[in-house]
Amino acid sequence: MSIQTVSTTPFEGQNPGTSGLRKTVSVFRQPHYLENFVQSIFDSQEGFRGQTLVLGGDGRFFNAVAIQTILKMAAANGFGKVMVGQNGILSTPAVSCIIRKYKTFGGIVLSASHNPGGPNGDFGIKYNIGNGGPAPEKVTNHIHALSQTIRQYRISDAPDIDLSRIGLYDMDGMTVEVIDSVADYAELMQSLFDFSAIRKLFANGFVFRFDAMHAVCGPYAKKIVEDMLGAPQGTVVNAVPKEDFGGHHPDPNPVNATELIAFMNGPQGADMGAATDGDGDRNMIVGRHIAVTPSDSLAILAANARAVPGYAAGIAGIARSMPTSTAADRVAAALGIACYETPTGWKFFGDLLDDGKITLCGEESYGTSSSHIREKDGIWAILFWLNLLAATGKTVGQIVHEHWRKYGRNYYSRHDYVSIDSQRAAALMDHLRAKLSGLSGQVFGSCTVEKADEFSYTDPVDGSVSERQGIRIFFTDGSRIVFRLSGTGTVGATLRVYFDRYEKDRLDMAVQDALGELIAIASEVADIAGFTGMTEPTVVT
Ligand code: G16
Repeated sequence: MSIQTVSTTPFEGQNPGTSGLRKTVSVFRQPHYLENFVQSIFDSQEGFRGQTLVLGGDGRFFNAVAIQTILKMAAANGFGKVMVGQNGILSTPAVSCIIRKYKTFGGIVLSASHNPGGPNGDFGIKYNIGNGGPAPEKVTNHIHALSQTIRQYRISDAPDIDLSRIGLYDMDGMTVEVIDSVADYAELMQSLFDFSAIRKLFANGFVFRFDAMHAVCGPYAKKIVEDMLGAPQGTVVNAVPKEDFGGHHPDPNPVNATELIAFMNGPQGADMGAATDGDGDRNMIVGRHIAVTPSDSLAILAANARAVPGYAAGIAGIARSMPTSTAADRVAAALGIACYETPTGWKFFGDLLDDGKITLCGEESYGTSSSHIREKDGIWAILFWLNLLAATGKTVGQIVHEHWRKYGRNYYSRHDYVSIDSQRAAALMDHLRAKLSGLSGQVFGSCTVEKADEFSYTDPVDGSVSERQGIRIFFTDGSRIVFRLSGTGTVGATLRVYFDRYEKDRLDMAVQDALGELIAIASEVADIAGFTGMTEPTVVT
């Protein structure tokens, strides 16, 4: 066995977006493409010789090939050890948990998250730093810059390692430890939640349905929900991870998790339903005839945190991404704690968590988590809800409605215009930018614009500035419209338009009706049809 130095040339567009590098599988399969990016990750770091790296992915197509390549490159670059999940499987939250527990140098997550998988689907790679969280922008910018000038990479010619058996292996002097994918993560969950109360809930006949969407959480949920918490076998459905997620879009929202929503609204139903995404960091919570919005979920968890053992001492603060509804802000105000507003992207929460400024954080894109790791965490959020139901004896619907009665309701929706021409999308944003200063004071029907701006964020911990993070129109009644381009798509551009309207007393309107006026204003101001050629959004959540 020997170390090879391979000549290569840079690729265009190896730019890590909101959450690492995401491209179609066909792009990743080009010779040297993956290797260039992995070498750029390693070259962006110092001091990793002899150190440990965590490695795993969501099991999607190309995961198995990529893992072997990365192991050989880690060996050739001088890592001392790689901890890799059995069969190459680790959920994103599990990677974060393992990095922190074993104080490793960092980790690599292979996933395109909620994007579809398979030979014609997407693949992705993300580097997480020693705090367990996604590399911050200064690191991802550095990785990108290196990928633009790379001329060679290092790789071992050692044979593949059999990742189906837990144990220790040698690869060119580097140790490969194949670990149980679930054990460390399950132990962490047990330390945060009242497992005996949840066990009692199930023993008393509470019916739960967990849809793992044929993605990474299947084995995690089987172990934790069925084996450890005693829910009946079959509670976890679509539990076997598949390379193409069974042909589905593993994004837990009411549009993609149609099977779960239909079940919950059907004659049989369950007391609670939940789903997780491709890599296990997103979650959706559903009650009987009610899907909890992610923004409400964050606010409700924050308001009730003391009911859960891991947060019994209270929470230090909350953070939400800018487009996430302001429901959490009202809870923070009531609790007398700070609520931070960050750009979209989990990496922006890292500093705030490390600095102890916040305990809980969340995003409209079905992500919620806390200081226990540095990623969003689907199963964590689901166990939090189960713990709340066990502690209060209430239903999901009761908890949500009581919350609205106390704090008011944020009617919220996101409209996505998917796979539009990138130049047209950029032109739409420029068009809006040019209009911003003239919008203040303008009246549209019953809505008056208070101000309009483009969100820019200064990290309160390290002072770094992130500009152009979404265009916002604020109205005098507290409503908002936000426009931004997705950072996670792989084909063309996706325009996201977010609507947020606050109501103190009118709590039972239909969401799209409540937002109707704002939706019409957005179309008019941004000339969405003119720029995109689309008169309706592709996806409404
Ligand atoms: C990633 C980030 C999230 C972010 C989301 C936004 O999610 O980790 O923090 O909210 O992207 O996606 P977009 O830029 O498309 O709106 P994930 O679950 O895809 O890793």
